[in-house]
Amino acid sequence: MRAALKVDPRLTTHTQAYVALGSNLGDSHAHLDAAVAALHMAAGITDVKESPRYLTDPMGPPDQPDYLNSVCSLVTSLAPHALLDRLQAIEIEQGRCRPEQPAAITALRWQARTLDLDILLYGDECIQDERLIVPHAGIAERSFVLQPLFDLNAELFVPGLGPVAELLAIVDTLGIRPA
Ligand code: A4P
Ligand code: MG
Repeated sequence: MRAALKVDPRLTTHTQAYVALGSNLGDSHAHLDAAVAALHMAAGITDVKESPRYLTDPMGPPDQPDYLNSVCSLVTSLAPHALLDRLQAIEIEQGRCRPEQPAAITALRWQARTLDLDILLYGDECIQDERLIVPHAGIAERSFVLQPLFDLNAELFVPGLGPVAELLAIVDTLGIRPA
């Protein structure tokens, strides 16, 4: 019989990360429920806590339903790109189609979707490569992520940008209301 592989927990890095959840197609509460459940079940992810949910005006094409948005805090031993892989797998498990080209250069950008999971923050790391930008590129302009981030941790600091409370104070929050 093979001996079970034991990983010394002291050798594993655990990072606090924040993930944005968004849905504006189908039963959005059910999509977010399923995403949160999948995060709880995922290997290498613990301490998942979801913020309150908000109904939000769509950013992008206006002829689409309002979004349901929230943010989850979590602790992860996954490296940033492995966390992105896990989030994209959860999106696909829930039936989201992903175009072959990056969204930014297709006509599908910011269209309605059953589930979108984005990494907002990964510890205090700043990452910029062809697959991943962290902190998320739109974080400072999006009340629908700043408000739930503030709900989870009012002391949070966004690397390179400043305290979440200060970012929230100067952004337009008219388009978001409790779900
Ligand atoms: N990518 C780069 N950085 C990240 C990151 N930090 N987290 C890359 C996740 N992905 C990241 O994403 C396209 C590519 O971005 C990925 O392949 C990944 O390598 P996608 O999820 O396939 O496409 P998308 O989400 O349609 O594109 P985009 O431009 O990332 O859109 P956003 O920024 O996610 O915005 N309005 C409201 N009210 N609420 C919303 O939640 N969301 C969007 C989508 C538009 N309007 C919205 C909302
Ligand atoms: Mg996305």
